[in-house]
Order: sequence, then C-alpha cells, then structure tokens
Amino acid sequence: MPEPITEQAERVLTLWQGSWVAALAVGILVWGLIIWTLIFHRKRSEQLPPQVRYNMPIEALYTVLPIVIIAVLFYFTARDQTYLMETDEPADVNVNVNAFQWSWEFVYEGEQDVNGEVVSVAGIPGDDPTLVIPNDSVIHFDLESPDVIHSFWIPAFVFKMDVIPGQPNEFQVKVNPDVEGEFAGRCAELCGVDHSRMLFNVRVVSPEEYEQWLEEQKQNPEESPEELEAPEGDPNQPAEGAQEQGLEEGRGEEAGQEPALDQPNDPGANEEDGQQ
Ligand SMILES: [Cu+2]
Repeated sequence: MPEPITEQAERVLTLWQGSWVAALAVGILVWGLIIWTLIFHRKRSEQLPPQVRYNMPIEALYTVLPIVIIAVLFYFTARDQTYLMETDEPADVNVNVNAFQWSWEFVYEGEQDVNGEVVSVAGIPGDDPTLVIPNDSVIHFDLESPDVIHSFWIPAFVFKMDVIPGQPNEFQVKVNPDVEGEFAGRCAELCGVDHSRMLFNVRVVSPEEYEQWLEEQKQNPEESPEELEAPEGDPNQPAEGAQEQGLEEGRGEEAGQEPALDQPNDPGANEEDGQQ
C-alpha cells in the first residue's frame, strides 16, 4: 500500500487492514477445523458413523456466524463510506476535474487570471498535467467527463472515483500537514486506445508555496485547453495550426477554434491557404 497522504486515506488503509485481519482470523479457524478433522476423524473401521438427518446447534451456528461476520464488515464499511463521502467541511481549494479522452484538465474554481479566465491546467496524451495542491488543507474535487467513463485515481489518496458523463461526482480530502512532493495520478477505467497514457502528476506543496504558484498562474496563464483538443476533421493539422495561432496571440481561444471549425467544411481552402 502507498503511504497515505490524507486523513481519509488513513481511514481507508485502516479499513483494509482490519478486513484482512478479520479474514485471516476466519481463515485460521476454518483451516484449523479442516486439519483437526483430517487428523482426528480418519476412517477407523467399516462401520458407518451414526447417521443423522439434522443437527440443530451446528445448523444454527452455520447461519448465525456468517450473518455476524457480514454485519461487522458491513458496519465498518458503511461507517467509513459515509465519512469518505462527506463534503460538509468548507474547502480551502476547489478543483473541477475534467477527464477526457485521453488526459485531464484541472480547473481551480473561483481563481481568475489577468484575462478574467479561471485558472486551469490541462494535458494531452504524452504531456501529463500537474495538479498542484497545498498540504494541511481541505481540497474539494468535482469530477466531470464529456465523453466516456474515466476514473480519477491518486494512489497516495488510497482512493479512486469514477468520472461519469452526465453524472457529476464529488469528494474531498484533508491533506496531511508536512506532506510534500510529487505523486502519481492516473485513469483507472479502461477508456479507449490511449487509456494507458492518461496520466497526471500531483505536486503537494506548503500553503504558502501554493499561493505563490497560484499567483504565477494568474499572471502568466497557461494555454487554454480548448485549442489543444482537435475536433473533427484532420486529426493533426487543425490542432497544430490552432495551437501556434493561440500562442502568438497569447490566448487564442476564439482564434484557435476558427481554423479547426473551417477546415472540415472547406477542404479546398486548406490547400490554397497553406501559407497561412
Ligand atoms: Cu480515462
């Protein structure tokens, strides 16, 4: 198991370990009974043992014991699930996670850059985005997908949640104080040909460093993700063209969309305007 870095992750780890201890205790009891039977109740003669149609105490035990085991497992699972799904505590950072084929966009809700756009970080397959979050803070995640089902998984959170089109999901975590460093993130739901490249990084920093990073993002906004996603038509040309144009103009959301939308309708114009 990875070292848990959130309060919630510690709870998940405890539930996991407790379930294994319970399973091992049941296992040892069952294996013990099997071995005891094998050793002390071997066939001793041709005479059949007494034949009975039922044995009330044993049958009551067969019924009651599994119910008790399942009730105990159910109690702890339901208790921890309720705790893990709680979103009441006011969050310090709100991140909208957009999972798409095949990368991620992280939108920092309520944080506007110098152009009035919401601060966001986006990736493309092969160029993983980095989610930056502060330690000792409550982080709220809203998960959305425009295409197919993905799964948002940060192994160090010991937690994953499906990202389902048309079904917004949410959860939040309290990152432990003193946690710092880079962690892995990935998509945990087979979502298409580039699923295995649907990776991201998580950088956990101090709240001061986080504020500094956020300020930098506001002053020097990254490229908007819209122009990185090539819509229909030639899968390569429009996206590259749009990206270049976007970079030249500093932003280029509108500029980026134009050539991408024009070309599929007017393939001839593409050749003639090749120098553009
Ligand atoms: Cu995916």
